[in-house]
Amino acid sequence: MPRGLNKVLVGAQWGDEGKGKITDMLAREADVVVRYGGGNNAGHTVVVKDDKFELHLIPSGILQKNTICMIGNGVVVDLKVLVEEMEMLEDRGISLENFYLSKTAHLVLPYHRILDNLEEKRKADDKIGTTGRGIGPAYTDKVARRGLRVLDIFNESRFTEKLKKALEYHNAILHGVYGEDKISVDEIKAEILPLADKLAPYVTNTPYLLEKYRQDRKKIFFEGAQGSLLDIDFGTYPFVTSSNPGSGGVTSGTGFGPKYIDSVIGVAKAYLTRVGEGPFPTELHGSTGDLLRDKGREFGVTTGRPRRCGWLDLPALRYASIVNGFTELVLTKLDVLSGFDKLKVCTAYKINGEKTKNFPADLLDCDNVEPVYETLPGWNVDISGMRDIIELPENARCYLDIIENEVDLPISYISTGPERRECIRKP
Ligand code: 2SA
Ligand code: GDP
Ligand code: MG
Repeated sequence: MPRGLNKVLVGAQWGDEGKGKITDMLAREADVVVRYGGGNNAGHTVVVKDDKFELHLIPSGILQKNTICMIGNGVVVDLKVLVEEMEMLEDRGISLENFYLSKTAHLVLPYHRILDNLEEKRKADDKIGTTGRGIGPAYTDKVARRGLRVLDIFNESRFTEKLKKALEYHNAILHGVYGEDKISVDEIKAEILPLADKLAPYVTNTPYLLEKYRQDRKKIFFEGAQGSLLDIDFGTYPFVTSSNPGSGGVTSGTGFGPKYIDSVIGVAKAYLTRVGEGPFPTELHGSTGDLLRDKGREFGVTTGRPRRCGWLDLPALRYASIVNGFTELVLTKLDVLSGFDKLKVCTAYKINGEKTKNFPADLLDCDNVEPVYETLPGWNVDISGMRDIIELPENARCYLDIIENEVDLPISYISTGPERRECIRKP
């Protein structure tokens, strides 16, 4: 089979790397774009000319005419949010003709959201800093085998039966542990079942559809949400999300065999951000961090929370490359670094006095993690919107070199602004 037909795009850090823009850019070449994990805890911003779209569930490929978009079984779906998003797109003239939703994707139901927030409150200082969208409790129900799935909404008696069982369990917690009012089967039914008619035309058995597209030699693009360091297995556990945003999530989240994946693209920001709690060795607490946040407009799309900012962490990026099998890197927001006199990049850690280039299996288990920095000269030219590598100042090119060398990966694109065309293709 020729190389390059089927690609996976994964956030290489703690999310918000600019995956939405890169997907939108690369999905132009794709025939099919598939979401494989996460839920509406993701937030992708795509700017098309003067229009700004914020998408949480539907793949951003939907903005490309003729691109087929699919939500795979690995995604947890809040149907109300999905229908709102569908209506927003239709109102703005975007067709949903090519949109498909997996029959077996699990539902995020109202009690998941409530439980997510109660659990965070209970944990107080130990909270994860979740997006409060019910993602963790929905995946918990899936693994505990009491989840409801998309196909259940088309069979009222089965929906009712499963919901009764799930609520028996959750009401015991809601009422017994938290002293909250119990939730009735009828109120959930009244909220969810009326959505069935709107959704019916889009729901299908997605693995077969994907297989058909694969056999038709369509180019399939798997769009990651969140980021590799938030992966339940490879991230900074327990400060992670409850899914596998990494490339491993593609096969279980869509039913697409690993042997058909040709490339895995890691998207990394030229510096580093994180929302929510959890370890962040290169975090900047003073004015430099504030400057990065202001210049990079680092506020969450989903919750509006200010993002924590820090210098680029190359051991973490190399780790992400290893656990995802990246074949190339896309670097975003290099323009935000223009104007800094000096830039730092972390090339190793000192852990209890010992230098290592490896990301620890558990950062929280290490008492003393100190980033080892290389300081590089910055550039004063504003590189916003640049589209040719020759335009980049020498110091910006040196910044790219150190990344490629330390991570041992080629950078294929450098993004220099939020818009689609603000991008350099690196030869
Ligand atoms: P959850 O809600 O259970 O998935 O939260 C668990 C952790 O995962 C982090 N997380 C995220 N981090 C960055 N971006 C995310 N999505 C939104 C966006 C963020 C926002 O794309 O803009 O608006 O705040 C995302 N989703 C989950 C979360 O912060 C917890 O650390
Ligand atoms: P995602 O979750 O990975 O898709 O990222 P978000 O959309 O949450 O956050 C990335 C933000 O940076 C969005 O507001 C994008 O419009 C913006 N953005 C993406 N690429 C660039 C870039 O190269 N430069 C600048 N200045 N902004 C960018
Ligand atoms: Mg985001």
